[in-house]
Amino acid sequence: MRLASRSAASSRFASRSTLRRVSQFTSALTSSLRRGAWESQWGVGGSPPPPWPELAGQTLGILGYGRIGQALARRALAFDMAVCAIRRDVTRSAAAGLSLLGGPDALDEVLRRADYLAINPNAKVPTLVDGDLVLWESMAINLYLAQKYEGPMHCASPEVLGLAAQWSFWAMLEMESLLLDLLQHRAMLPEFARDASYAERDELLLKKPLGVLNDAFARRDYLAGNSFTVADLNVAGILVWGKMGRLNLSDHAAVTRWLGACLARPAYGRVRDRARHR
Ligand SMILES: N[C@@H](CCC(=O)N[C@@H](CS)C(=O)NCC(=O)O)C(=O)O
Repeated sequence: MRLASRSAASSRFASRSTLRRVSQFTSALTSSLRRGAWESQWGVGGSPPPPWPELAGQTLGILGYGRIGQALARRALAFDMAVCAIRRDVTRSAAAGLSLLGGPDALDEVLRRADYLAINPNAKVPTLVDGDLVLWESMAINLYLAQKYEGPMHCASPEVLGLAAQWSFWAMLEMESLLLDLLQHRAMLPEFARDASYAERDELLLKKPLGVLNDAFARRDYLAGNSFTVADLNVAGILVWGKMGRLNLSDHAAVTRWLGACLARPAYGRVRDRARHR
């Protein structure tokens, strides 16, 4: 199973999992060499092994072919990948070794060629590849994984699944864009581009859905019962942006308690640690 996690709209893109595999492969080789183990199949006189099949022949698209983009391209080419790159001013770099180097007008061509886009036509993350199934939309991926595997996240009944779908759709439709806008104007945009009035408006409009969410906890600790389910995962996964955007939750004590409990889960700690060490 493969979770591709990289955006075409950010400065560099490719299947993040592919890049991670390149780096894991490289560091595995390096550490075995440090231990004195020469694990290469390239024995003297032997024929070279076939190129690493997961990377060889794949196309890496790089948006922003500056110093970092070029360093990335060198590594990808070493693994027999094809590289397409975009640079605002193409005259500033040589196209040697690249399958394509173009200006911003070549963007569509690069998006068309890159392998990541072959699996997610939206050019967004995340995308889950599980056998023959290609699935995008984060909430759908979570619901799918929860149903596919046994464990505490598995929806034990159609009622729980229904509630999980309800709260997931609701959070995306009623809260997500307001929370993202709040986050932009409180934290993500460069200082000069932030507008406090946007953030104020977002907080104001969020009061209604936050009230709905708060009331949901009058009779239960979690959204679909008294234990954490994929409904909580999906809604907390969206509301956490509010926390990052300093959303004022002081009028919503039950939401504050519930969100705190969701974020205190060891699984969330592990996700945060992984993100920090990426
Ligand atoms: N509704 C989609 C949203 C996906 C999405 O917007 N992903 C962001 C990263 S969190 C992205 O890829 N942005 C790049 C872009 O907008 O081009 C989901 O939940 O999966």
